[in-house]
Amino acid sequence: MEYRNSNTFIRPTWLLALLAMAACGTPNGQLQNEPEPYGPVPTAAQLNWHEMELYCLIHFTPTTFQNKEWGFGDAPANSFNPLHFDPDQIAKAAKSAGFNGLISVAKHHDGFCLWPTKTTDYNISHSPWRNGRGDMVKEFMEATRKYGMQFGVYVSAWDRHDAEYGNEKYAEAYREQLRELYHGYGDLFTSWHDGANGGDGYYGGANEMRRIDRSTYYQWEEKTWSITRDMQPGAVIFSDIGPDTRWVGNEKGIAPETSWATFTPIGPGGGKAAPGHVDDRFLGSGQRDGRHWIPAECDVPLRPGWFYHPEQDHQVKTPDQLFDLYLKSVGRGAALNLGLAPNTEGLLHPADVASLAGFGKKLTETFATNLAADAKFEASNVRNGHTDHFGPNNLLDDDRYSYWATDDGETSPQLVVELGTGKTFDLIRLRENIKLGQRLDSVLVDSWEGGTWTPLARATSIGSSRIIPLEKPITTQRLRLRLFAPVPVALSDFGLFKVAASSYVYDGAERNHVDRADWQLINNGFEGGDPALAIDGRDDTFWLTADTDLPQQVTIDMGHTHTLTGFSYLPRQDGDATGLVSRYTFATSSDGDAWKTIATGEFSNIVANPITQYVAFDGGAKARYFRFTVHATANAAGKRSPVSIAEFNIHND
Ligand code: FUL
Repeated sequence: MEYRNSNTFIRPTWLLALLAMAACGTPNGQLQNEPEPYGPVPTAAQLNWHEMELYCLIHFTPTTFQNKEWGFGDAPANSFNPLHFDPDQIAKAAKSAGFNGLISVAKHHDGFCLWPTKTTDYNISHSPWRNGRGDMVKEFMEATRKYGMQFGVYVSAWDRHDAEYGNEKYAEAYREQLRELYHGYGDLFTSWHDGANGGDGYYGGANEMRRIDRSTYYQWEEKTWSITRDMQPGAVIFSDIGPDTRWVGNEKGIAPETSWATFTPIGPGGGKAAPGHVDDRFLGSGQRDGRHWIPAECDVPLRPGWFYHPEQDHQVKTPDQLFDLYLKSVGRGAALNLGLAPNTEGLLHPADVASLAGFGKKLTETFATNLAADAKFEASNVRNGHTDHFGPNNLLDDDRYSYWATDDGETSPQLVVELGTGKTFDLIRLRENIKLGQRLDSVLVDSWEGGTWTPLARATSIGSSRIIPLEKPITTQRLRLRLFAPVPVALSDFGLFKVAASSYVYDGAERNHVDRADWQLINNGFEGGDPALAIDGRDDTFWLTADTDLPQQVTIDMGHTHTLTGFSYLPRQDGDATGLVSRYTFATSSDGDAWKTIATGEFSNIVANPITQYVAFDGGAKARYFRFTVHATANAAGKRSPVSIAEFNIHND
């Protein structure tokens, strides 16, 4: 299947539109003479997605009940039993924050299907929830629509439960799961495909490592995405590489300042790209000369993890943090996909609800008043001199596709904005009419200060929405925009806003940890590096050991006996994945001789989302010594690897 949003694909539509325009003409008989589209342009499904800007992704599976980030696939179906599940509470909270869509994680890597699929018994009908007669995807869908939002699905291609994972039989079952979801849940706005694929898992009891060829196993283009195109033509397909929306390359919710909607996916070695198999250098920035319209989506959880963990109740992002992410995602032409995590009862925690409402309030108040609403514009050029159709007054209406355009050849016009009385603002918002492509290379904004033009702000990659935050509010009566493009410009919106204050306080408690001043390293199985960097209280430093055979272990005497409730490991925060611990064992001892293993497991999703990994001990443990053993690291292919530790803590609350 071709990327359907390439320029060649869309052009016939535009030809028709141009012909229609030519036939109509304008009231005075002159042709309206729309500018030619520039480069790839969005499809109707992508335009809908751009207009949505904000939506949420809900992770809720047996993994929630295991307090993990990646379920291994071994949780019994009957462990999934949320007694107070209320999709209405979740949808209402999302709506209160201004979100326009919800995506249900209908199946995560643990393989459990939230709908009564015919493809596997590992599904909701084998859980006690609604006496096995429930369909959670349907309930999410109904609540989403009740609040006027659009609905989408995430179906993990990696399935750590299915015995057939890796065979053709599973790949076909996966496609059948998509067909079931595309059939029974109305029109979807997106179908979301994750890049994590292959690794160890339960696999029907085999408990082994299974690797697949990410570029061929699913036959994405040939067999899988064609189903989406046939059954859900209005849905954008999201994955690392598109074909409609691309992963921004991090799970922080942030696009780079320059983030083009155009992109050419290629594989890591230059070959064909696939989800989880992509040269990731341009995921964030896109490419000015990219061959396809594949804008970025910024995904980030509201809490540190995608699934609910009670120990993260005090780490819910605040309205101010969410607003900052909004500016760094939607304000950079991307969409913001915020992860919501219901708890084991099936509800959002009150801290999540309060923060969402606070964010919604701040967003509404900030953008309620366009301080340029009464501005008078003076443009250096208006296409055809036709001010009604192409004049700058189009910048102030609510239509994202009415626009100010310049004549052919007028590719660096200026626009003076007379604000009348002085206006105070700290956000400048610009939008292009993206139906004609992403045309502008850059924009410079100057303010009129003491009789001269003074540089105020600059931006590249304008596209569907570019919000330029100023370091501090400025008051001025007059602005000037200088625009630069390879073709005539087609600017659709101009806005000035003042960020609203927020009054949100959530006083969650931090977890206590044992004082590390008395710790003594009594056996260091690792070589090299400086162990002190793992307990220096600084997130930006880390202990990096030499490349040695795994497993390796470190033994610590804490100096006193403590009652331990858990430990936490903060991975290095510099973006490099070398040495990130993925499999561990934790053992304790009261005398340093007799040892008892009290926790063993994996740190999942640690490369994409390197947050603090907290492990709770069942029932607590009394001990003076502990031993941390690293069995595997995330990016090491073989048995040798360095290990990196930014912070290590033992908790006692
Ligand atoms: C990731 C997954 O591996 C995470 O578990 C989560 O689902 C996130 C949205 O995508 O890559």
